[in-house]
Amino acid sequence: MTKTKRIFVSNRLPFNISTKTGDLQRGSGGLVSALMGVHLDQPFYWLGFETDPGVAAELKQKAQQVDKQLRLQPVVINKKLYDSYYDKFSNDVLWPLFHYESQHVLFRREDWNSYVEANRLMADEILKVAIETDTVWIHDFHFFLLPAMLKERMPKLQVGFFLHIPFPSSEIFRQLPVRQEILAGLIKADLIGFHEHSYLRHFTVSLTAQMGIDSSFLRAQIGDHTLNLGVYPISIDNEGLKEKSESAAVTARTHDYENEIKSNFLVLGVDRLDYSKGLELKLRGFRRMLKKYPDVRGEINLLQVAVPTRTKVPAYMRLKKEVDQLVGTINGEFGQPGYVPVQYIFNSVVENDLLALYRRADSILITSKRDGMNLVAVEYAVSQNLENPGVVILSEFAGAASLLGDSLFINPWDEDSIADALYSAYKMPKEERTSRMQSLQEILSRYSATEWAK
Ligand code: ADQ
Repeated sequence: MTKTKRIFVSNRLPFNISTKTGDLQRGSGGLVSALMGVHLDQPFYWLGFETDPGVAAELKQKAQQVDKQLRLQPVVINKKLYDSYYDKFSNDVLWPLFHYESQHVLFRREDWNSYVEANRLMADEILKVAIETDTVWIHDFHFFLLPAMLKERMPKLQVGFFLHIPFPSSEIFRQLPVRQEILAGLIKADLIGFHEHSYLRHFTVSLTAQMGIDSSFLRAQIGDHTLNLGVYPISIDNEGLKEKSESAAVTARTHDYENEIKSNFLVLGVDRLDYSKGLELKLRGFRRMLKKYPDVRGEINLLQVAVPTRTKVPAYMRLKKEVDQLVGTINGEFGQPGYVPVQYIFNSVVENDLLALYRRADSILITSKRDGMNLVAVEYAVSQNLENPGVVILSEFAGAASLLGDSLFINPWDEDSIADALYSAYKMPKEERTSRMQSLQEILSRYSATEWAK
């Protein structure tokens, strides 16, 4: 008897080939962090696009070095089609619109056509490996049309879809010229998962407004097709991360940072340099704190790690310039000999260094304007040492806010809200820090990436 297979689908595969060593190297980003934390005890296939046929062949061959259950299936796509489907339609239309940043949306009909074509290409490749008893798990907004394309040709295939970004309010969603086509593609799934209740609610309102389909909160009956809906906040490999953060290598690195980073209260920021993450709001809030609470000058520092992303796109270049300028302004205004308030790294950091920074920092500051979930908040909480834990300061606009109830919440649009939260974190007695962190860790220990995947 043929075994039921699990087939994951995401835009890119979770690995690439290092140009330096030629070895398999893990990709970055929240989706990879979560999915690589899922432990499965049976073979699973993973399909994703690759523009270089040589790399595709190597990826396929080297995959089982990492995980013997993993069957990587790179789908070769031509560069021009990929740029139009991914850089243009996915990143210049869907990403900004779903993050309430309509001013960045650039809709062009030819990019939409590429999006349809890329979805069709992926559907063809899935159907080459799938049989009717298999389960396909589709990830994210790059593949809204795949459920219908798969079900049309293989009706009994089980199709799940998980959205990693917010589903916006129906009033925002209706701005999308292809709003009905997107919904028509999606509703053929057997199950659609969201990080947060409000995203699911927004989706069902759009379903009624755009398609005339009524639904209960968790189900819609569309002819003879049942669409199940659910809220499943994503998590990470908590135990694995905890173990790594307590390892000798990370402990040694943490000691290095304790000696190298002179600060009585170190606030850490770790974000991709994307407009949804609110980096400029973070810096304004930090500046407000230095103005409003003079006693923190010389005491509190911000270390911001910003991962370069889409560096050639004008909106991202403008954001980088604004962030560079704000860092300069704050340091110029409040710096003293021996005290540089903001340290800013425009680069990625390796995992051990990231964990050591989490351990060294007295607080993490997340100021997303919109964020599907935000795994940095989760990783920071999981990696804390309960003997002297830090404080999570979290935007109420991140999906993680629903899960991490013992954080200090801020409205990132309100500079005073950031300033006051930072000051409270600085003043917070150890007992309160410990009890808040204990409760965060307890919630997270009950919710691993594997549970999420199940
Ligand atoms: P992202 O927008 O990528 O993910 P996030 O959830 O914060 O955002 O995950 C970022 C990941 O990248 C984390 O695992 C972090 O460790 C890693 N990372 C960040 N900065 C780094 C650095 N400087 N160096 C190395 N690694 C770094 C999308 C959605 C999120 C959602 C995830 C998962 O936008 O809202 O939480 O998918 O669903």
